[in-house]
Amino acid sequence: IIALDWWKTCVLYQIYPRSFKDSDGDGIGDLKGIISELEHFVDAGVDAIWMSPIFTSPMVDFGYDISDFFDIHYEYGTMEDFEELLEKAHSLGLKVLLDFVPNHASNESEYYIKSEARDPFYEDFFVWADALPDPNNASNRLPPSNWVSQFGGSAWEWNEARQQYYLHQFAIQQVDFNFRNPAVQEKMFEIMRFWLDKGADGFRLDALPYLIEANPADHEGRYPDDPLSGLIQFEPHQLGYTIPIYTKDLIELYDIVYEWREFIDQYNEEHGGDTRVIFSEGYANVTMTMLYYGNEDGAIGAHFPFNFDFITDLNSESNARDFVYIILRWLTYMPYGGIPNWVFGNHDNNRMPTRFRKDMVDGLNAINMLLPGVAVTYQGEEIGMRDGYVSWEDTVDIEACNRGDPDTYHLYSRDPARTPYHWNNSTNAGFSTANRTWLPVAEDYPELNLAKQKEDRISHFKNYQALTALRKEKTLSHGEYDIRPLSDWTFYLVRSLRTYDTFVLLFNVGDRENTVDLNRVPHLTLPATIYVASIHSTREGGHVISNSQLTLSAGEA
Ligand code: TEU
Repeated sequence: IIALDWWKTCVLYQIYPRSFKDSDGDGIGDLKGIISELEHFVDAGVDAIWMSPIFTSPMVDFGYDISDFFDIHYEYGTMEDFEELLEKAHSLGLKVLLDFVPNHASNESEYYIKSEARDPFYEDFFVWADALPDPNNASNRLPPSNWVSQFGGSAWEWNEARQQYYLHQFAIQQVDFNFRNPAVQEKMFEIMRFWLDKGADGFRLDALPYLIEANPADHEGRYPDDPLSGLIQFEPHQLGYTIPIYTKDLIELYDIVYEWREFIDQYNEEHGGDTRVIFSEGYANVTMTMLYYGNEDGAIGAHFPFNFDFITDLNSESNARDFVYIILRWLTYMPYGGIPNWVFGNHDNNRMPTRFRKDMVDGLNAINMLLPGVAVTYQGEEIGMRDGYVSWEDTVDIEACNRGDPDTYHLYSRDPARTPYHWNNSTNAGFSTANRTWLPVAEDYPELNLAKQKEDRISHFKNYQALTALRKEKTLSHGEYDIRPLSDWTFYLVRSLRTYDTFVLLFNVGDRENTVDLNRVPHLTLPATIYVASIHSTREGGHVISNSQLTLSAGEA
């Protein structure tokens, strides 16, 4: 059995650089901080890291508003720091992926400033459009369409200098590139090549569903209004109740992704070495999501699109049948030969133990690691970090600030999933020596931190290590899978490969104890040895099960 290419079976860890490790005491994480903790990934059994954006940015959306795509943000460090990070990571056998944000640029970027000034090369770099006349008031102007921003309000912003509106599907300061202009795609290649030449192993591609919008040429010369949502009572022209059919998931966007794949394949061919990859980000229905892998005409896209189904379709109420159904849905819709991946959290969503239950952490990390394909971990999941509390006064996420007020901000805020990493029980959880960190450190750190979990005999981290180590088994990298409910609240996942060892995951996702009949689990012969069990389990590694009736406590795996 030959080993698969690295990216097909890797454990991929998302670093949120602002909250990982602060080396200079300004309360903000940085590259030197990451460099000082690279051993953590080796220790945890992680193979590859991807970092949320580290490029020059006014930080309106914490790096997703890039003003210089070719430089490192000063709070995070310098280009030399980045080069050192790459070199040290590579010497430890770690791959390093960057976050690539092709949908928009900061309004402080050179491109935008030149576009605003109608510099001929940059004039059409962004989506500019004339105002519509207001039929009821000749001295008033209206935006080109009723499109709304993901962060609230109109997606069109008036620009005095150009006397036109520009499109921004996120913050006003995040100006949407015009991908109908081939020069924009050329610029994207230039940016990618720059970072690949430095030695980056690939990219996470941000916000792809928004890359391209309806073309006025197809709609009598104007931007068509999105239909109003029939689900909500609305006032005519009221913003926020539209269905984004002209701004999201447009079929033309996939061709852009397929071109990126061609570009990266060609780069790989020309430069040799380990495969550089692209992983795409986008929330869409399963059919549209699968098109990022490629299409049936033979076009190839991302190495994989991130699978957000555990985030969008499952929660603490989900039963075993929901889990099995959602897992099989991805595997069923995925094109032949595709590599699956499993994501439990990221910097945009509540943390895994908060969306599910605290008692499910080990079981969820276990499914992540035992399913075929790539296991993705968001910073902190290896120790079971939960959402931090962030008061309205401390709230900095633009989405919460724009859409929320003191009573509602928590419904929108992404800050709770972004609070600093818990290294140990010292000040600021060992994240920073600052008096004030950019987001408050969550209050549970004295009890929930990496140092403690390394010392405890049984811990989330030790389970995580055992699971990542287990992935070296041929059964897990190459084996078949069989997954089925045993009852409303329990299910099994069997991984088997001919004469190699068989691995069975049993998971009680319910909030009370449930008994399973092991005779119903194919390939399982008793006695069987427990490899790893949830930290609150009455059984632990090495324990032998010989009785076919097995009672699992709430959340136990
Ligand atoms: O998110 C893209 C995205 O699909 C958003 O709808 C996201 O789910 C939403 O903001 C969550 O509330 C990416 C990044 O992950 C996010 O942090 C950025 O704010 C966004 O792109 C714009 O770059």
